[in-house]
Amino acid sequence: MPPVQQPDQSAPAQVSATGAPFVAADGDRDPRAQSGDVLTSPQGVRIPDTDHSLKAGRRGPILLEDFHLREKISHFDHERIPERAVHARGAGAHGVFTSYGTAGDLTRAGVLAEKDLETPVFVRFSTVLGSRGAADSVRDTRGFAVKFYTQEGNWDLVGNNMPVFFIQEAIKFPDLIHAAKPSPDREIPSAQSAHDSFWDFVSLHTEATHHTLWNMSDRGIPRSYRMMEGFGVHSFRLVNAAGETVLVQFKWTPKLGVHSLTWEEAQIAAGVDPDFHRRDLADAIEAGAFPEWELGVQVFEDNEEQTFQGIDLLDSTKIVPEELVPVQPIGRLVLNANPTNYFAETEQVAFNTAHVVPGIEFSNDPLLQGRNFSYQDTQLTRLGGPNWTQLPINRPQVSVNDNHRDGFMQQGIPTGRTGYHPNSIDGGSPAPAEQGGYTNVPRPVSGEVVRGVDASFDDHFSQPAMFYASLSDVEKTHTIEAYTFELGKVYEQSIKERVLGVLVNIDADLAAQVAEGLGLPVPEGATAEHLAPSPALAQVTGESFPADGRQVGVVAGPDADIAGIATLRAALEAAGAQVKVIAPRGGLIGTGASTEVVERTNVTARSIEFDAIVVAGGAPKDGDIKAVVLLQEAFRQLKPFAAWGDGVDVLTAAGIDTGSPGVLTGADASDVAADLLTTMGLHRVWERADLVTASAVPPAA
Ligand code: HDD
Repeated sequence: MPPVQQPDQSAPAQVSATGAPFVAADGDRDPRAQSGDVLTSPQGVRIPDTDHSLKAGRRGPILLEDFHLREKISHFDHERIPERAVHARGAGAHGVFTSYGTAGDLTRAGVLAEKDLETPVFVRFSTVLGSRGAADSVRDTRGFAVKFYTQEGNWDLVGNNMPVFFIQEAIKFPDLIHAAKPSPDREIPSAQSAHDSFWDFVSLHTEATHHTLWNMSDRGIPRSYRMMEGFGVHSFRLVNAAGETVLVQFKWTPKLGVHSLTWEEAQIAAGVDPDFHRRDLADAIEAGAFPEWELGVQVFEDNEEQTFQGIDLLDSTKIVPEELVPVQPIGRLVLNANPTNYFAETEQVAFNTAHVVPGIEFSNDPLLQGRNFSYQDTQLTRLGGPNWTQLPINRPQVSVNDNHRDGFMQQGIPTGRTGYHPNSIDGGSPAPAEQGGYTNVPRPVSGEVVRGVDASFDDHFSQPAMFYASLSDVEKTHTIEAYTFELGKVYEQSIKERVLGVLVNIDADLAAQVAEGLGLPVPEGATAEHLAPSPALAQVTGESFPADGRQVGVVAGPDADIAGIATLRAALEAAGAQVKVIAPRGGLIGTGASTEVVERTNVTARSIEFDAIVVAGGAPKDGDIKAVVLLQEAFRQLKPFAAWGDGVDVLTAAGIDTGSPGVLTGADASDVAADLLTTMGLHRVWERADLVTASAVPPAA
């Protein structure tokens, strides 16, 4: 007889005294799930064979008593949970927020006030409209949701990459989303706003004009989650230790600058690499190019009017230009770890705008007030009951004793005999906090019961007009092309005409060019009066940014200058960029100790993956059409190019004028490496834009 196997005698999992997630000796976040090296049933019974079911004879029927078969299949049958109604597709990362301490006089919230205090965070980026399996690169708003596990409980800052929202009141959210999501009859289009009902809604509901314009600008197609700004959108109230209050608006500024895809890249990526953004985020973190943002606040007096120079601070369709109220830096966010398990962390993380800590309160923004109801409510269905706050990713990293009891999937085992307050049986525990508790600063509330908002909410056009006027010329061209594309997909003529009637308020030239592209009459009207342009709103400014995590594709062949590639790699990687060799076939190129691994072939490489293209000396001149397509696409997408030696001839053979701006050539790799980094810092070679932008819109007559 074989010996009886002994059970695993390793120490049982410990509950952290602070309530922090369980951490096993081997680093598992929660040793109660998937621990140990031996396959077991959910009951911990060791399973020696998971490939065959229990049968009455080798050719006989399956027996009902096969509990392993039933448990395995039944659990699989229940693996899916409802996806988020909006923001279903996302990618997350762990990180650390470090406070500069500069907000110490604004708020008593330690997470923002205490200098050098480090707070763990989990961030989830997302698209809004697409379902879980949709493409990353579609034109859409991006979610930027941050859960701070502070020493005073969890704080969720649930923002977007745009500072304004489509609607002023939460009560309209179902209408907005029903209009923007795919049509109810055919469920087309997936993950896009280029359809009748979206444009029907936003043209009938003109407060959506500002946010829609941000979506049509390059902000709607970010290059990377790492290269997006983030905004809390609403005004929040901060309260300091003396009980004094201010209103603030939060902004995340990326270290790598704000950059976008071209529309062509976005479309190619949706087919070639639907996971474009989540891959970029995970790869960058894995490579040690940790994404980084600075958190800042615009600070406003918390006066009775709650306006700044006529801009209503309770209207989420409005911004206050940074030139009028500068963003004051208060802390730094670094994302330094990928999730271990997508479902347990990125899918099960649940944000709620109502999760705030002492020192952070709400304004009366009717959009925020309504959100404070919606998020808790939605998690009840999505995560199956009220105990979703106990899931490891949602659990605060401080003690929790909330007197809540029972409910689906209760994870805790409450001790004691009471679940009520006050009690004498358990010695009065838990007792109300005597210090450091969440108290609201007293503030007067008065008014008549009405359904309505102030007249200032009626101004729907002055701010979009300011935004458009602030864009660089190349961004304006892209915006015109975006409207022309989206409206070109709309069937109803009357909707297109109505949108043109809206556009003329943003900018008469924008309306005229889009009308021209659609073959419709130019609408009458004039650009709305607006504040002076805000340079901070433009993306293409000539400012240069670090190359962290930027991808450089090196086209090479079997006879390539391997030493040159090594020189280039060393220079680029020292600056944080990543180099991938592209060759006709996979494997290694070079000989002996001097070789390079081919990471992409002409079959697997596509222009969208790379921020810059280099052709190495000794490159193949076989004119492989796929390599030619790669080079031509990348050139059209305004990417920096470099080539050395006879690599220059490969560019010429592909029809690329090596005298064009942003095409660097030299005798060897060291001639081009430094200049390539400088050119990459500008994101694209904008001087080339006029040469290669295939405008969807013929110039207005
Ligand atoms: Fe929302 C998810 C951002 C208005 C109702 N929202 C959600 C997420 C983000 C935002 C980033 C995804 C969070 C995650 O990654 O899990 N939402 C915003 C912003 C808004 C906004 C910046 C306006 C300033 N949202 C808004 C309104 C309502 C909602 C007005 C409802 C009245 N949002 C939801 C929701 C979601 C959500 C249905 C879906 C899944 C979830 O909450 O957890 O409750």
